[in-house]
Amino acid sequence: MRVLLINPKFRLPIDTRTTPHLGLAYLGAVTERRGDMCKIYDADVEDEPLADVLRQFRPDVVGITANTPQVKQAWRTAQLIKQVIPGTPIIIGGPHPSVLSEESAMRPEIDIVVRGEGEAIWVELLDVIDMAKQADPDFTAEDLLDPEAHLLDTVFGITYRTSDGKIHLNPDHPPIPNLDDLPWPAYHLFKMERYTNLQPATDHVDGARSFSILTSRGCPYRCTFCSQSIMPQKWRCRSAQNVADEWEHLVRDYGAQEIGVLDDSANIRVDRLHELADELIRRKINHVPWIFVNGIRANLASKELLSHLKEAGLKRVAFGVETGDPDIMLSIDKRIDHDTIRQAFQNAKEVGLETIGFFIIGLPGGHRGDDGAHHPVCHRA
Ligand code: B12
Ligand code: SF4
Repeated sequence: MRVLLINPKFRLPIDTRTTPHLGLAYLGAVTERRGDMCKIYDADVEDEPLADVLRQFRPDVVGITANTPQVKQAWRTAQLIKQVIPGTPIIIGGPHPSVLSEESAMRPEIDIVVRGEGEAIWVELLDVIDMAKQADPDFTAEDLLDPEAHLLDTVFGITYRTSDGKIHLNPDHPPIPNLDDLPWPAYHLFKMERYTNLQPATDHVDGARSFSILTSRGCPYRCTFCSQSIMPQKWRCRSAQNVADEWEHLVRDYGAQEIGVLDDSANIRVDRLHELADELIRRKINHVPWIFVNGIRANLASKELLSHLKEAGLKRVAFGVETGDPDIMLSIDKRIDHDTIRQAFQNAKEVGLETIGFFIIGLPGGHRGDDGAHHPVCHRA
């Protein structure tokens, strides 16, 4: 089949994302592995109007990603697709529709909503549509949503509205058990020369020499403010070997000059990070600086670990401080205290790493103008 994946235009005064969308890169990779022809349209960097691409490529299925600031644009994009190539199934996924799946499923321009981790569900949907198209070349999105057809009954992790108006919220899809089974992100589907980097999270590197990597997914903690609570609780990681293979590919084949590790909680298994550090050093790719873009758990950031990671090329580490107020810290269920956080920063400084602290302004229990941000721990971070 011909499959089109779309990142809708991001309309905010501050546009921070200047790297290819990692979620779409993974979906593109599993689409190609299924044997489909895949195209990615990233509206942030494209010159060609989408309508022209649709007329020329004539996709059999379209997938659109959306976070909250993008979701209205995603719906508008879906409306355009319905006008230009009516009958083509349109599937939406990403952080926003994962949380509010019925909101998108109610909309006439959206056929199916995928909730949470997408690769396995996406492939199952492509299989269903492919089989239906083989049986009937005139098959359309309306046939997919025919309540009598029951085509989507067995696909977990989706929300959709059949043509009788009934919303179906199928059970959650189980998490992908072994992340090493996933193909590497399909960067060849992006116009790589049009991207810059992950600024401000990483440093400025000209052109497309800055890459992201995801070494684990999920988080076993459940801090009350964090979007992790909508994703599978089970923390899963790729093996150090598998991560190092992709890392080497980014450095040697793409000329990566900096790498941003995007994990939500990279250091849940400390032995795996030691193994990864050994691999990066052994393969002589530790000259490329890399950064933990998101915070790692401060209670698992020993001096020994940070020193080993520094030797493997780590340049900067981030920790979630969130608040300077110990009572608020307890209330957000971060399961950490300020002494531990202070110690993690000290460990990082002592081994020569740059540090970032993440703070939340306006947590419940704080007072206007005083979120604990003046607490000594915040000054020391
Ligand atoms: C790294 C990151 C960034 C990086 C760049 C990301 C990149 N390379 O694309 C930077 C720092 C630039 C960034 C910017 C922003 N980010 Co950000 N970011 C993240 C982070 C930490 C990881 C994203 C990631 O790559 N995940 C890994 C990939 C594999 O997962 P994924 O993209 O979610 O895709 C999977 C599923 O969602 C699903 N899926 C996604 N799309 C689709 C589409 C279809 C058709 C299907 C079937 C499935 C599907 O399948 C994918 C594979 O499993 C997340 C937090 C998180 N844990 O997700 C926040 C997060 C996505 N960001 C968020 C926000 C708010 C932003 C900004 C709006 C911030 C701002 N105000 O500027 C901007 C938006 C930029 C933009 N143009 O979209 C929020 C979104 C919340 C929401 N309500 O939507 C998140 C969830 C963090 C949070 N909790 O607040 N971000
Ligand atoms: S430890 Fe980090 S990723 Fe995990 S729930 Fe808390 S804030 Fe979210």
